[in-house]
Amino acid sequence: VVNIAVLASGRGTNLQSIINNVENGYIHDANIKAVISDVRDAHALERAKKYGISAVFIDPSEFSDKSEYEKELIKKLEEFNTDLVLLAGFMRILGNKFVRFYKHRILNIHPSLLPAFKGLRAQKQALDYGVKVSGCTVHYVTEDMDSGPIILQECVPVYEDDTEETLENRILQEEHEIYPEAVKLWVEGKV
Ligand code: 3YE
Repeated sequence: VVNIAVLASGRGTNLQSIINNVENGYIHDANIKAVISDVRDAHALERAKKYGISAVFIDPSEFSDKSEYEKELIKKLEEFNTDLVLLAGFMRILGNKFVRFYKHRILNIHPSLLPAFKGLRAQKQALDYGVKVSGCTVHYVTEDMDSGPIILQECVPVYEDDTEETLENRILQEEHEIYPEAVKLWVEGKV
């Protein structure tokens, strides 16, 4: 059985899609052991509690630097015997030590067709650039942000009258499909 921990900073809609797909058996032989957030009032923590999943807030302001924060993060993750770490709207760049500790065991989802539009507000970047197709990418987390090996991608059209929000929502629908699919593949040892 694979023990999953999810790191989230926000609403947790991708967390919800993972939860749903564990509950309905699409992802089997896996448990979501914990949701850990760097944001005290992240809605992702509320979602976790609703399903009896441990919800943990680790306050970055209590640590002197990134490395100390990540030591605590690893300590917590190890308490839950974490095998697989999923970033789901987690808004921090993970340092080398963390990435090495969970080598090949951290996945992230990003709202663009990587390697295009890395970093923040990828949907706005896509609109500003004028691309006619965008999408989302599930990838392994490596030291360089949004640059690790790609596991799955899905594309969506970009329309003339799209706003950041309409494009974000169209991409999000696909995120909710491919993230559980990628997790299933990983859990089954097929990535
Ligand atoms: N970390 C590594 N590799 C990756 N994190 C994410 C993907 C990914 C990753 O592929 N190593 C905001 C952008 C973060 C930012 O720059 N945050 C700063 C400051 C945080 C703060 O003080 O609030 C930071 O140093 O983390 C997930 C997406 C991360 C986007």
